[in-house]
Amino acid sequence: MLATFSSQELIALEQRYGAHNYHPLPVVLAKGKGVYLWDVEGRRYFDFLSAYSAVNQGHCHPRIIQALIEQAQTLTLTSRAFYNDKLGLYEQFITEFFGYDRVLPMNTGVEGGETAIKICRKWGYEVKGIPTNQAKIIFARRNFWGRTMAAISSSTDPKSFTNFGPYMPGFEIIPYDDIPALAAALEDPHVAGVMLEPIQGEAGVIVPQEGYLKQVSALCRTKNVLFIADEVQTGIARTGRMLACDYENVKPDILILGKALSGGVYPVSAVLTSHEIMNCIRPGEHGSTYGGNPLACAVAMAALQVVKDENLAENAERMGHIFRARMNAMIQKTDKVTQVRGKGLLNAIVINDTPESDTAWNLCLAMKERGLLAKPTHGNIIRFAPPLVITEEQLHQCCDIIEDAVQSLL
Ligand code: IF1
Repeated sequence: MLATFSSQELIALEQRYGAHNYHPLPVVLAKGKGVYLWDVEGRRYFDFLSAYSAVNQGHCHPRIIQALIEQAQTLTLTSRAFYNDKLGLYEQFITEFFGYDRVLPMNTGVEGGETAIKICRKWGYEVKGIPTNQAKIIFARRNFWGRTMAAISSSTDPKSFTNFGPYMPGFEIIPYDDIPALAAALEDPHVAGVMLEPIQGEAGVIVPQEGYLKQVSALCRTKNVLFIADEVQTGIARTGRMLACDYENVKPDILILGKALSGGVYPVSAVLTSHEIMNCIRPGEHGSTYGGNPLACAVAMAALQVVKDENLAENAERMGHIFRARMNAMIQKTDKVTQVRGKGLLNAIVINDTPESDTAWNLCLAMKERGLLAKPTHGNIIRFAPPLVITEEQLHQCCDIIEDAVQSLL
């Protein structure tokens, strides 16, 4: 019989032996299936975070797990020093799935961002003709695309960048959802690219005005600048379309995917673009040990096929409307929650308290006690992002839990 440890014992082990780079909700999870998670003591929860939108297909989706098991028993990693029998098939699959010419496979979302920036800079010098080492890339305030030195060099969150300097040069930051600010920034002929989240996730599910993405894309085209869309969190059906950019029929020059690209089963990210842009990268100029490994390819093909076969984008859109209607009805009955916002099943509520208050945290504890797991993004904002396989009945159960917790706490 395997030794079993209590939640407290397992938390204590992390306290003693792990880096304290997180402040998790006090729950220790041991099992996941669909929309549900179970803790060490066997209590069941609705997962309303989905590992930050990496588990869109639901925990341990049988088709994705089956693909993992079969490939894991056959061939897991060859490195790119040699070919393997899955990468070409995956490259064709994913480029046709999203309508691009070529893909550069990586592992984590932030590696996808780093890769997109390198490709963009290379294109800037070798195609656009920007003087060497003068390329600029534009980011939006409150962006979040990871924890690497480049990612934090573009961050406006002191918690992300303080005491990690010196920072990567050539990054310029403008307000999000502000076309005049972007137009002004693009007057600089050295700008190679603009990298944006179609909806800002970590910033608190900031949905830009209708038409913003279309105007960004049009401005970039007139100024010969690449529009890089970071769909690591908003992609793969999360917002009610396969890509959030689809709402405005905008096709980014460079598309970054991650998280749910593997359904939460294995780190897989991807950068997709055109022949002309991708061919700026030549042999030996970029890569990674695990990038494009056969296990990642098999898992990602299964994960994407599940999204299509189970109509997860349509379900996300339909459930999202129901969720926001329920939350708006709740907001009518309390002055403690001021707003619900989002698209599809990427939503957030704003608590009527200061960002420094622990109200949102306490509300998450109250929801945990009632069987629903969620976590604040910034201070007084709580993100709600369940797996896209959630049914209407389960969604109403979760809204009941949220309402009861709001009533009990606030
Ligand atoms: C953590 C946040 C979310 C992302 C977007 C790239 C990446 C992320 C839009 C990098 C990653 C993760 C990171 C994770 C928590 C989570 C997160 F709270 F940190 F900000 F989702 F909002 N682009 N987001 O959201 O992908 O390298 O992590 O695979 O750092 O704890 P990654």
